[in-house]
Amino acid sequence: MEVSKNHDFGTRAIHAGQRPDPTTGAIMTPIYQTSTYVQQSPGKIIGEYDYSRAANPTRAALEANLADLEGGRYGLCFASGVAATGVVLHLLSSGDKVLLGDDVYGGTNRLFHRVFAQLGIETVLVDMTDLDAVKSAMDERVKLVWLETPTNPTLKIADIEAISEITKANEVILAVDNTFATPYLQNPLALGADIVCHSTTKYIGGHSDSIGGALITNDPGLHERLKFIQLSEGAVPGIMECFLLLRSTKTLHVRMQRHCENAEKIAAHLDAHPKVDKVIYPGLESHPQHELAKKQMSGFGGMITIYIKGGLEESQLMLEKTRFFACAESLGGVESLIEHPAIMTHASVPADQRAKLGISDNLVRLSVGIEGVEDLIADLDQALG
Ligand code: P1T
Repeated sequence: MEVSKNHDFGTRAIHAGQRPDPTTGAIMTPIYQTSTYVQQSPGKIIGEYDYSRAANPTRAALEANLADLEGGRYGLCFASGVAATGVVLHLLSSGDKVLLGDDVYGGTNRLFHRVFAQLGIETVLVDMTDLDAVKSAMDERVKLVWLETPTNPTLKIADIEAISEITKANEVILAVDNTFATPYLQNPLALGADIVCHSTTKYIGGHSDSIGGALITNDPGLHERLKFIQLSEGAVPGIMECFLLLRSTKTLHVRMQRHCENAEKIAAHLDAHPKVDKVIYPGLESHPQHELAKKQMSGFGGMITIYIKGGLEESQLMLEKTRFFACAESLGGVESLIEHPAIMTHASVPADQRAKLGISDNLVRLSVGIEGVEDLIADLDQALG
């Protein structure tokens, strides 16, 4: 069944990029577990494919599906979220500058500062909630702005549309890491971004069973450049991973609805909890960019960050005591996770920057799953003691 952009998100999630297998009628896109494709004669390929690093039918179906969900024309899938990020950075040359959101996943921060810095690409950290700061950081060397919204882990919300006006005026590429929001809640391309990045490891995969990444764009020239780097560098996903992700996107809308519902209830509960100092959740009126979140997103997501009363000892104790909230890195799976960014996901961020951002010893990040919300609340209550 062909879908168009007028169809509902759920319909597109299930059908976009997919059709019954022409040889068997199989409703699920087959796992084309092949590295190569037989040619009729040298250079005369039978279908569209010659080698699976370049392209593979299972991956192509996933790329088309993700592109559709983001409202983009082109999708590319990668072996991980950071592999996707690295391909965007390879658009730049030595001497170029990147404006990077000051609060991003620790591994993203490390890639910019410790790997691409060695290639002569300078990274300047900017608080993307401050439009004047973005404007004044622009100069002729800036070639890329990279931001997350909501950010990891302090859940700041950046105004994608307003930032895209600045990047367009300066002829700078705007890339938005949409991992936390997912295409179900937010579509950065429609707001003016040039590239959307995902760690598909998170909500898109949704079951904590695969690592992957994706880039989506509407710009044919940009797509060709990204695809060329992908082909040349080779950080492509395995075919089984692509199949798993195609299976996952079919339920993305349903999962996200429950993630949001559960997180809203838990955020409200923790906000009134005597052992919790502060709750950061874009759905709370106390969130500094709550109005922007309402405008830019269709829901507030499944991530909650809290400051508990006390310090390292108290937060460690909480993370040892939760039962349904498993202490683990990552996020976005059906099962709830809890982690300590300063020790775990953001340990590679320099301590002074962590301090500036408020990634302190009493900061705890929750990835709210889709279990029964009352069981999750009871679990947090017993762990907070
Ligand atoms: O792990 P990988 O698939 O390579 O994705 C990297 C990545 C990119 N962008 C965001 C916003 C992310 O959160 C991540 C990975 N984050 C975690 C592992 C984490 O626990 O925060």
